[in-house]
Amino acid sequence: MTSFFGDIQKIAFEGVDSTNELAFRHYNPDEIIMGKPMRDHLRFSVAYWHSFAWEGGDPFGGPTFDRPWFGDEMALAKMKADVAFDMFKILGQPYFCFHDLDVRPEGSNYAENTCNLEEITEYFEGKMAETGTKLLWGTANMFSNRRYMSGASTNPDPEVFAFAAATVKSCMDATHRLNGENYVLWGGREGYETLLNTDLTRELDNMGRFLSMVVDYKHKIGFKGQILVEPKPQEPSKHQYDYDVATCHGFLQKYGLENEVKLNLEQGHAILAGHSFEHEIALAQSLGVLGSIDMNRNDYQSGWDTDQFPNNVPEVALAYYHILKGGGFTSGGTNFDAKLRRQSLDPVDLIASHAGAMDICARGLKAAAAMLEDGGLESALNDRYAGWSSAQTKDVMDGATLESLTNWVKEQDINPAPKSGKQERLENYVNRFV
Ligand code: XUL
Ligand code: CO
Repeated sequence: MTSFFGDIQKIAFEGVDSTNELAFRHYNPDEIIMGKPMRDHLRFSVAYWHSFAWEGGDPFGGPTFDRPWFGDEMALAKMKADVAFDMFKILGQPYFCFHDLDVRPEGSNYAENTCNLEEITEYFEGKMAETGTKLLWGTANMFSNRRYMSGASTNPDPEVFAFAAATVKSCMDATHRLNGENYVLWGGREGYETLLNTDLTRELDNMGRFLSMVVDYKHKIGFKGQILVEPKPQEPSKHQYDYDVATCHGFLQKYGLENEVKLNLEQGHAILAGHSFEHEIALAQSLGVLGSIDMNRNDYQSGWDTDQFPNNVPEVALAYYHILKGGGFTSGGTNFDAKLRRQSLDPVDLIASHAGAMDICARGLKAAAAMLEDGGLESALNDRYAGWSSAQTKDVMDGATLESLTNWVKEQDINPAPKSGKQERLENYVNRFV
């Protein structure tokens, strides 16, 4: 262990009555929920970038954090890794994830970047073997460097497209070597600032071409992980092509990738798109593209992507309700793509924020499982659509036309009676569990 976290011990489950700030009250990794341990349902992951690479700046002020590993040298990158894996040991979450830029020093060209990434990948291999922490996903940062200011795969300059392709290749190689369970593409600047200078059709076609190359390369190297795209409607671009679940699904279908690529859904991005998180999860489930989640909320007033740790049990419970209802995660998990507020300077803030988030998610998961086991929402849903299950309806609807239904309405003098949607009663029901 390094000295960064002082004498903070591994966080333990102490039960709901514990008043210990650094203890789990709900996250009991071995507790069996709907037939499997909580740990395997939630599959928690820590995002390297927010906790170890982000310096606390905002548009009005520079860094607020003062970490001993800040700087662009290999020795500092390794110190950062040492502290990161210390935190993973303290939290005991099974996974982490990273962008290339979070973990390696920035080189002066592609060859140096790749060489640096390979050195850190080897270092991670040792750390992962020592701690048992696994890689949920790897990804490439193709939005911070100024070469990407007009996009990566959607850049008007084919040289940037090629540089981005080479960068993704190196990040997929690193992810594969570390047995990553997914590979994520968030379209950081895949969008536009103004349509006045944007060839929309060309950019979308290039994005489709790029993603097809990613899928081809995955098969070529035998990477068994799932390729995931992460929707977000805007920020940093004014408009981003991966706007939301519905847009991404349409895009995947257009380029014939709907059976190869799934989605990584982030609560904050759902909010920016004007949706609830459960809307995005339920829609992805229904379209067969739910992959993984980034469980970090936005401030509802600011309208920015504030990447805050989750702290709202009812919201989290409904998210897990839809995840469990669809059978739970396979390769995906619960990644905290969340950062401290820039005034939360202390090392203990990093631990408390993650531990609290894990506890909130465990509470939400337990509530979701209890609702599913009780079956109240399911039976209300079955009642509401019961008409579609009757033998008579099936006969009438089989091969129905406007004329056949008109005849049926006339012959049977069909005169439907409106029925209550019971929304308040269902909301009251949910409140019994959360
Ligand atoms: C940005 C965001 C990213 C992706 C990975 O809003 O969510 O951190 O999760 O690139
Ligand atoms: Co994210």
